[in-house]
Amino acid sequence: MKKRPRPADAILTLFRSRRQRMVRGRCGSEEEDAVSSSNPVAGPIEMLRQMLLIRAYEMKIVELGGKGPFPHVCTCVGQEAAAVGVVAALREEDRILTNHRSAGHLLARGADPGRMLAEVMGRATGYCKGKSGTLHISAKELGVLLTSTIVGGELSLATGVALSKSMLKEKGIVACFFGDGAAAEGIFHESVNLASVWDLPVLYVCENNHWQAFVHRDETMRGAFIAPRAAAYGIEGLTVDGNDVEAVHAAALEAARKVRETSRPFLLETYTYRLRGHMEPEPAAGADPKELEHWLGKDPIARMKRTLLERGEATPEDIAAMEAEADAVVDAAEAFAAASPMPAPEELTTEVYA
Ligand SMILES: Cc1ncc(C[n+]2csc(CCOP(=O)(O)OP(=O)(O)O)c2C)c(N)n1
Repeated sequence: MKKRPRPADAILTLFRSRRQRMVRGRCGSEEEDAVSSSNPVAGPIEMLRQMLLIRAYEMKIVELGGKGPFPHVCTCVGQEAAAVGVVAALREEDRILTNHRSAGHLLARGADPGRMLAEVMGRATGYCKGKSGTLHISAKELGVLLTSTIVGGELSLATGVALSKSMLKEKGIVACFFGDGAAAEGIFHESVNLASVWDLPVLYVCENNHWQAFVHRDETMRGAFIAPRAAAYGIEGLTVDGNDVEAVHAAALEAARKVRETSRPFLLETYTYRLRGHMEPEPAAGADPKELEHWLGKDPIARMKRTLLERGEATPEDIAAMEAEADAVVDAAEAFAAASPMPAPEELTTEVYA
């Protein structure tokens, strides 16, 4: 009998516990330990590890997308710091709603890359039993309620989830990830306005990546930033360097604290750049080569590696080992997904709502 590949989460667990010791040993501050009680992944080394995993996963998608086992997928290459920094500031009781560039949010929340790839390949072992396909993965067990491909769809639903939390007096806040394109839609204004009027605990996170599908933000917006729009709704807003994972994390911790304490929404903008094209298979076609080069120089992963080396918190060998482990996790994920069965035909209409 053929040996079944090991589920990626088994390898991931091993990977995590090893990295965990590294986090504690070298850079565990009191604040990190406080966060660790609800989210054990907030140290700088661990944040780099997560970004490496996300990059390895997305590059696997790029590779597989080119070979054609599934239709288009949107990657978050270049935006890893935004995902990791914010998700590390969340607690177990918090909920996440996101958009079509969701792999980083899911992986940062602890999703198993094997089940994610299985979902992308339409397999029964995927997070949604293969029914969500490439663009709609949600994982209720991780509190990731929605990946929306209706641009801005997550904004109104996040506001609704926060309303429900507030009415039921449940603990926790709602984090809602969306792009600058969504912030140009009417639903952004309606959602933020209502959340402000009704005092709802939503952390709106705009990943301003300069692109709206195939259109550059300069062609659709006056002004480069989204956060100043918060003032129009009487809430706080802040723009942070979205390629500096520690800056994002610090800003998100503070923003989430305010949302928890006041039950008021907050608009956090991570200023970043989409380093690949809108959808795979497609490189960053259409991007101004100079602009792309400028942002490649600000790659959040290369930057965090430099920071850790400069501060003496990691050696080149540590980093090389982390990269090799991320690749191994993703290779195991691919093997698990590829060996997984397709859903049974009688599953077609179960758990589907129209
Ligand atoms: C309501 C709606 N309008 C248009 C589209 C087509 N579309 C898909 S992604 C996208 C761009 C979204 O840009 P942004 O919100 O900035 O997110 P990004 O892709 O940059 O992460 C568009 C227009 C859609 N899916 N839904």
